[in-house]
Amino acid sequence: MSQLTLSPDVQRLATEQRKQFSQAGYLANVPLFDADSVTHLQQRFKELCDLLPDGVNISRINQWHKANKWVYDLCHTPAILDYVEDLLGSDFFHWAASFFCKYPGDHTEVPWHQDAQYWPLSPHKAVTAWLAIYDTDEDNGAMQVVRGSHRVGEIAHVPVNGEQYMLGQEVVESAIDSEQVVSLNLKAGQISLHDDAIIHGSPANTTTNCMRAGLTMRYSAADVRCDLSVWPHFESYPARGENAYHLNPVGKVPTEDGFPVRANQVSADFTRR
Ligand SMILES: O=C(O)CCC(=O)C(=O)O
Repeated sequence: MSQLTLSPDVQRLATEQRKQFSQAGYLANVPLFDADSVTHLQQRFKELCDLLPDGVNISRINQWHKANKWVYDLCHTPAILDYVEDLLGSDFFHWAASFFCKYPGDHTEVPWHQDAQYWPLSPHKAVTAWLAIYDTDEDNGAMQVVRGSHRVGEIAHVPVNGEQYMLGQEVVESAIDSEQVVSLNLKAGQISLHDDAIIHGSPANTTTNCMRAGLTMRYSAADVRCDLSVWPHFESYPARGENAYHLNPVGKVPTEDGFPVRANQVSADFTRR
């Protein structure tokens, strides 16, 4: 992590920010890395893309934190864990890392959804940190949220079909209050934080030359248990506190610059024989 340095603006979340998270379901433009780190972040991202065999789409695989030491360390950056601790409390674990990428003009989009509706985790107490590797805005397909929608409860989802969709379901259209839609325009090196029940998604990258890529890192409170009959690949990684991992299988920490080749791999897949 030596070439990533924290932004001088990093500090624990203020009461006001915690209140905003609880009321709105998200925080945007949260400082993480300084401007000088952005080149390194983008360089490492390109190197990770280059590791992948032909035909493997970086946005359709996950579990990078089980395969790759650099990604694992990034997900465990103390400043990120501090932010998450300010929202989830002192005992929590880390369990996911995946990239959401949109190349200029590739037409992919993320349909409106609630994470909690997709995940066999209970209770619903998860926070996602979304790290911008490139600047994001309305033109290159920044993530959007429906402010306050995490307080509505579980909303019906319907299947969507089509190569352009990065997920297979979306919330019914009537659930989207367009007045509350906010585009999370981030500077590279910043993160956003969102609640697992907020409705969010993202439109296509309509630019001709602006890459859009973010790393999602997900954390859950210590009392969250995964239904392994639905997600047998689920593994937790202790992040903060004494009790942050006893309810779920614990993953092996990667030691190498590995990479996933399909979705939902387990950490043993990446252990050197
Ligand atoms: O990057 C995106 O547009 C969507 C990411 C997402 O759905 C998530 O982080 O939960």
